[in-house]
Amino acid sequence: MLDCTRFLSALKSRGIRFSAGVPDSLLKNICAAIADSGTDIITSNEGAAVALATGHHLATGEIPFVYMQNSGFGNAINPLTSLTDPEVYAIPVLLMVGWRGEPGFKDEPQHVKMGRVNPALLDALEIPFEVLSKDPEFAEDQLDRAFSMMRSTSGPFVLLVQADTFAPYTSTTLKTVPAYGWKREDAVRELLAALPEVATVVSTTGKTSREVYETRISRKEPAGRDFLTVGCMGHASQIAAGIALAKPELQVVCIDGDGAFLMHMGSAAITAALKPKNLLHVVINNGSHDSVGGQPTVGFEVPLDRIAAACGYAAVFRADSAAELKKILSEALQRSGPVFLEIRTDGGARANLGRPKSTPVENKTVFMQRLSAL
Ligand SMILES: Cc1ncc(C[n+]2csc(CCOP(=O)(O)OP(=O)(O)O)c2C)c(N)n1
Repeated sequence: MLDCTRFLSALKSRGIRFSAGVPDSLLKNICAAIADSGTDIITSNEGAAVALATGHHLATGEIPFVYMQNSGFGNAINPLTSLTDPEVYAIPVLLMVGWRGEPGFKDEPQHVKMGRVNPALLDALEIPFEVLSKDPEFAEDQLDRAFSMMRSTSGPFVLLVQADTFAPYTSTTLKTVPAYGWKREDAVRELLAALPEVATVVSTTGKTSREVYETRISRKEPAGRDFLTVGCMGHASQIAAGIALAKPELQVVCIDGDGAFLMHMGSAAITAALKPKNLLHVVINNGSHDSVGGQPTVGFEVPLDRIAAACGYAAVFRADSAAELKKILSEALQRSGPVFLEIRTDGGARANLGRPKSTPVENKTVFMQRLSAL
């Protein structure tokens, strides 16, 4: 395994002064070390990280460093093909991509396709890459090759990172101070308990969907009420808006996260413009990418409720406690939408939180069967 501090020193000694990206659970240890290094910028999405890195290169001539999960590599393909590519602006960028779904290792369904095609996709994009070695000496040789390649091609180079490449690292700076006295799962439970039986839920990527799934089981309620958006982070609100527009009599509730909302915040403007009267868009804001290690978002620094109001949501609410949520929810559900509800909570989740036992296609099938009967 690679020591995180040593790896970052190896990057620094080769001239890396800038790092940006979107955190990943597979890269959790190195992400924590990057955060401690004081040079970290957590961007809204992975394409934005490539663009921010490009700006840094344009201003300094330095090679920047960008990290992401391979799910987010999809978000980065556009700037990688039309901005940094040697045939366009020729920007050298060192990318570290967490290889979820690597063939031969069990992973969640949403990671299997990207995991399988990842090397072939990099080949198709003509982006040179190496699978980062877990041997420190060999990894240093790879860095030398990566830097000489980036200097000769003036283009990006990818280090594909397998699970357990980086040794455990405990951050000294990634500490969230509990401020609200309840967690996302408490809010999920309150929400599901208060929703009418007919309401249809679309939940966001990460632990939120896992908590929705487990809450339904503990409440002995059928799974068909929820669409669990296990992948495609940031798009749950548009899935929900699509359902709400097609089924105007149905109450549709999106349970989003702050990281996911920020990832594609432009969708809020479109939701507001589409005016689905039957949509309640909830953002559980814990100020972090809690599901992948608790790295901070700007969720507590920007007024998400006021952003939604400025976009044109018909009504906007905010609840910072279970008592406030209880008070607000019946009104939020009665108002003509789109309605926005920000719920602020602390970070953190149960250590024994399970994962859906049904496949995404099984989830979709029961979900569609229920919708067609309503
Ligand atoms: C495009 C993309 N980038 C990154 C990830 C990895 N990822 C999964 S969940 C998550 C954090 C989500 O944060 P937030 O929406 O705030 O929800 P929280 O986990 O804090 O409840 C991340 C970064 C992903 N699945 N897809």
